[in-house]
Amino acid sequence: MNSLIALRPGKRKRILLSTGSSDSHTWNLVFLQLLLEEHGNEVINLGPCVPVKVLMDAVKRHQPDAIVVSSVNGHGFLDGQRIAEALRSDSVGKDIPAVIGGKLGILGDDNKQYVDELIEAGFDAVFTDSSSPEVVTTYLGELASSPEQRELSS
Ligand code: B12
Repeated sequence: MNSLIALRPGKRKRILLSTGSSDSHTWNLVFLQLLLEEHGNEVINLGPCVPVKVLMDAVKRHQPDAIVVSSVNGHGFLDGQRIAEALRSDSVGKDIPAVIGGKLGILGDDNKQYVDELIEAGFDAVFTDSSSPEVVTTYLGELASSPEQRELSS
């Protein structure tokens, strides 16, 4: 999909979009890809049921500015922990901003009980289903756009 806003070359963020290995839902990923692209980002969408190794290979290959994980099948709090552990123990992945959101468990509004453990596992932000998906574009918009810029601003 074409971007709706013009950005100078070098200003686009590269976002790696994924879900967990257990999750076969796809429209959440399609929705987020379109939303992120409309906000001027380049999106690499790994599709459904992504094993942690496939995600980590993609992290190394694409070196994204940020990683967005979406999960809706109710296992997000478990898949998310495995993703965060792999990411934060990897020399390339350890400093890349990563967020997770969607229906992270099967407890409805009480899924917010998983927020702290996902943050502790290594996510920079956790969004429950009660928040508008646009929170993610706002959050990503506030990040510096390249590893070099991230280093300079830290
Ligand atoms: C379509 C659907 C399916 C299809 C998926 C087809 C496909 N190719 O995608 C099929 C039939 C395959 C399916 C299977 C299953 N499903 Co289903 N499915 C749905 C359904 C009806 C719609 C999902 C959808 O496409 N929504 C449209 C997208 C655009 O919206 P979304 O997914 O809600 O995502 C939004 C938000 O969550 C949020 N969001 C999502 N991720 C992120 C990330 C960030 C960072 C942010 C900020 C926001 C965000 O933004 C999105 C847009 O608003 C929902 C019920 C419902 N009405 O939501 C159940 C639902 C998601 N499924 C559910 C379940 C349990 C399953 C199964 C486990 C059932 C089973 N026992 O086999 C399997 C999953 C198997 C697996 N391995 O994952 C449950 C999950 C329960 C929970 N988490 O509380 C739901 C909620 C149904 C229910 N009420 O019980 N499903």
